[in-house]
Amino acid sequence: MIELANKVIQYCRDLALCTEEPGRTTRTFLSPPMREVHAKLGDWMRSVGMAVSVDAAGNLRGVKPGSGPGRLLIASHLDTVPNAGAFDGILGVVMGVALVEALNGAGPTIEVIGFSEEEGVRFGFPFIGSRAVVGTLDSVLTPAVLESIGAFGLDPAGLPDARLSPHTTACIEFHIEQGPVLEDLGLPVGVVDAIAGQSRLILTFRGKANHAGTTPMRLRRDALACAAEWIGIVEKIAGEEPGLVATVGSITLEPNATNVIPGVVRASLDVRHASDSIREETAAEILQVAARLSELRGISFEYQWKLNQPAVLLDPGLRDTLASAVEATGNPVHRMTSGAGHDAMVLAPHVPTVMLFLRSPGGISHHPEEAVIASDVEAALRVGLEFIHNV
Ligand code: HGY
Ligand code: MN
Ligand code: MN
Repeated sequence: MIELANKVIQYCRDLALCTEEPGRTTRTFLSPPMREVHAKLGDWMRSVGMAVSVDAAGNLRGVKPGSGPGRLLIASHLDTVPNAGAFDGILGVVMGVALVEALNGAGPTIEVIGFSEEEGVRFGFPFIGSRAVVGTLDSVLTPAVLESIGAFGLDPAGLPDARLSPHTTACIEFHIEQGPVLEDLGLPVGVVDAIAGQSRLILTFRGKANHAGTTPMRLRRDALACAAEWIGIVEKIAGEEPGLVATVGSITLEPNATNVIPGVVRASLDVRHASDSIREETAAEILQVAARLSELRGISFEYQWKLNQPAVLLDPGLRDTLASAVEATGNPVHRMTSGAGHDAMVLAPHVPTVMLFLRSPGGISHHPEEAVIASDVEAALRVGLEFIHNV
């Protein structure tokens, strides 16, 4: 099994070279390098007897017929954040194909899906691929998204055909933990019980651009100074709430010149917590702070919701089946909550869904140093086979 584990890792590293930006891994929704990923992964899928297609949302899909009426879905995402590592998302898709290879025709019908978009980089909102599969894409099917689908050579009229097969009885997502817990415990894998909810917004602060040399400090309406004061308070509020994280990860300003007082700032806000009420209350508090600071500085302020994703409990029965598979393969069972969002949270309300985490060396992710350990991938493959035989 270690040979297959090494093949999985090599595939992930090879596919990381499919990028929009030479020298670093960036692969966003329906970007040109996605075609290379479809071709390379599709070849492996076909070589193990899978029927391969790309649906109207750009999801790569492979189906391997098996025994019994049900269908097991093994899925994760193919897109990345800018300057990403080689394993976030795509590891779960490659592991699905590897498991089909290892089963060699045994087991249930298996569908492997590589979702076209999970990170939310291109259009600011995430889960386009998995939303298309569960039928909740309408809320974000903007003209720009439709245009990008057509530009990739796909037909939006085919989106209804992207829906999950009605025979699908269970779903598993293999994913790197992207955090330090499993490494701290010295464990190769973890069973995910729940996925924290997330609030994603874009805030816009509008002040007054003016000359940096002639405008006295007391007469300024500096949008960036306001946003900077707000960001410091965001960090303070989040630090005082156990288990809550809040991030301002993206900021743009206009006109963005060294000798002009910033007139407009657009800043992202990402708030997460296992409790929806705590997350929503904290997000509301952070927005009130932005409004108050803006008023004090004579700046206008507005915000746009991009995502209000509730926390999701994964399927209790499948969690137990997965925990038994972890135990049966000689690994300690550790159950945990995911702070990162995953396609599994989109799928879970529509099909019984479970996740297996693999240890993240250094606890690092969304970074080129993201890694996996071959023996952990081997352990996860063994757990996957045991799970498939018992699901
Ligand atoms: O942002 C997340 O939680 C995930 O990596 N998309
Ligand atoms: Mn990610
Ligand atoms: Mn991911």
